[in-house]
Amino acid sequence: MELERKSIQNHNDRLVGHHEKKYRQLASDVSNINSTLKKLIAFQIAIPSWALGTGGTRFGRFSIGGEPRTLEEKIEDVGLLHALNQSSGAISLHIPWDIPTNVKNIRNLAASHGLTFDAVNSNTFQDQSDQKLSYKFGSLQHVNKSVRKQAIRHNLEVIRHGQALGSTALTIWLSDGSCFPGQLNFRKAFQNTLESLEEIYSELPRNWKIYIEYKAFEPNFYSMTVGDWGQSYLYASKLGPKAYTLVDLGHHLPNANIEQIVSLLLMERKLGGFHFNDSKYGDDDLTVGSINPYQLFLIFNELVEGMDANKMNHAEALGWMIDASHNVKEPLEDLLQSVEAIKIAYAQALLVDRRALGAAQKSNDVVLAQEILQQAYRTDVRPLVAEARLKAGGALQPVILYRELRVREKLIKERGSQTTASGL
Ligand code: PSV
Ligand code: MN
Repeated sequence: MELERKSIQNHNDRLVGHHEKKYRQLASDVSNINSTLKKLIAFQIAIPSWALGTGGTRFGRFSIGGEPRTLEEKIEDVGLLHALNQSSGAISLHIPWDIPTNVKNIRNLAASHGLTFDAVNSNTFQDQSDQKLSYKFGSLQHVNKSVRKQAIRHNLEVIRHGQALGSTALTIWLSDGSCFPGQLNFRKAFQNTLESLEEIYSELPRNWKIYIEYKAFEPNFYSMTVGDWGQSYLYASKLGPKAYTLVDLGHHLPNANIEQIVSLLLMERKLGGFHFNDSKYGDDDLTVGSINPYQLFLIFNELVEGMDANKMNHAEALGWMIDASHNVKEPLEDLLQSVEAIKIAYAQALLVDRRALGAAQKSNDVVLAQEILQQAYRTDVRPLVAEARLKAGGALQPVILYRELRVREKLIKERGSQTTASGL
């Protein structure tokens, strides 16, 4: 299903008077309003193909109906989001769930929705039905070389699919690790993994990057072979300049100082990409900004500071993606909320008075430093984010319009109430 431009226009016409009043008031307080708006418009967040259906836990899954059944339908769903918010201009595919049958048609379909292909993701955390050897005891780390070879071949195949679609990055998340002490020789597991990654790295196309994603626990509960940013950084450094660490917000142990991790990785020019979500306990995969929006702001504060220090283009230098799951919310509404939360945190970080903060830090004025950060954090930047969306051709209130247009009802009518999207 496609949204008619007219419906966005009508919606905006209805709300624009009220919006302008609020925006004008905020804009008068922002010194670099035009460049801030430009940055906000340029900032796009990729949507993972596996987050468009209802998520589940190992206890159950409650389907919402109208879920995308094919890659084409997944692209259409991301197209819907992008039409509404003009900020979700890319889709990230997971192979083998999303192998295109007709590459040309898929490329054309994505382009017709204004979408590009973000990083492609390999999957060696599950066994596929046509697979010879099992990943039960790991993939790139496996004690058996034939299993490692199979996992390497899979990653090379993922690169080929990505190349055909115009992707320029491969994300590797490994579930490899161990569940019990003694199960694994840590050093050998690391070395096997490194060797396997080296083979993949050597086949990486010239303009490609490889992102090494880490995760503290699950599905292995004693050790993970890429368990934290230190291990990921070690692999990325040993591999070479095209290898980077990918930070998934949910993949840390409780209370980890993620903003500090981000700052140091940027300093070393080894931060490659981001998976946004929120959590209270572990890898909860909740809506971005729903639990701890201040942490999200602090992370963006370091991102902006670090990217500016490196003269990096905020929108293009790193891979930005949501990686969440929707067990109780309508998936597309949840994604709209996540994108909005990301843009709000980014806008707030852009408002931080960096010169004043630098001076406060230099004079150890702890109180003033906190005031400066919280001045930005406590600014209601929603009219600013809405103005950027309006200028880009999106809807002033994406979730409201999505509901008014009864999109889910229409999707259920079109696709049926019993559909299940491939993925987790
Ligand atoms: C693992 O928890 C993860 O965050 C990785 O990014 C995977 O690729 C993704 O979820 C989907 O399985
Ligand atoms: Mn992730």
